[in-house]
Amino acid sequence: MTGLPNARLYAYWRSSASWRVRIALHLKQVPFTIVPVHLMRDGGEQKASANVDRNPMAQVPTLEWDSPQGPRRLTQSLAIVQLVDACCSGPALLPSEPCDRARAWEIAEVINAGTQPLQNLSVLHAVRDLGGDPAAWASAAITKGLAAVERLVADSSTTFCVGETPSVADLCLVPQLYNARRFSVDLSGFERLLAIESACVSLGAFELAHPDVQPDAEPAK
Ligand SMILES: N[C@@H](CCC(=O)N[C@@H](CS)C(=O)NCC(=O)O)C(=O)O
Repeated sequence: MTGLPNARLYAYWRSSASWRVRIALHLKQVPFTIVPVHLMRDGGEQKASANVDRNPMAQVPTLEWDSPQGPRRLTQSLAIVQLVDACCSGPALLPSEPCDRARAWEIAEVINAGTQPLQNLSVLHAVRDLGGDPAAWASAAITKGLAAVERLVADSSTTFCVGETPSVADLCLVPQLYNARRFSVDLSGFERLLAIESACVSLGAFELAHPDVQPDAEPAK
């Protein structure tokens, strides 16, 4: 398979998982259309049957594209990133050297599996419903995850998390740092991560993928 014809990304502007996919598509210069799914409106459009038919976890993102056999779709941001990397030309999103490649996945998974799910909207609602403090919960989870990533990159001096070009690790890191700021996480101890973030956001693909420039972006409250 080559390319992703007529790609449609079902996404929410401030969803970090959607953001990872947007960065990947922009780095590879894949044309795509955003189809907004509002995570708060009407109790959450992600829970409506139209979205659950696309995404059985009732989440975003979902990528859809056309193929000779008809429309195809894929959920889970890191699976989508892997597909984009494999079937679209442009810069590799995964290092070619096996240890570097595994390291990029390691960092991505600390965020994808060990951090973001704990501060996802539905989990924060559950914490609130159980009488907890969602903001404190999210802040603690993000602090733990970012501290782990900071340790994983502390001994290297590469421009990006792994090497001199952005990888899946950076695609996860930048949105997670944005979420950290939303939850007032103290980032003063994360110098390496902030330097890597600066390198990322100087790239056009990261600028184009930023939540504030998405078609469904909402003005700051
Ligand atoms: N592992 C999933 C995570 C997807 C996810 O957590 N999406 C969030 C937005 S970042 C969502 O749809 N949340 C809606 C909800 O929790 O109801 C992926 O990487 O695609």
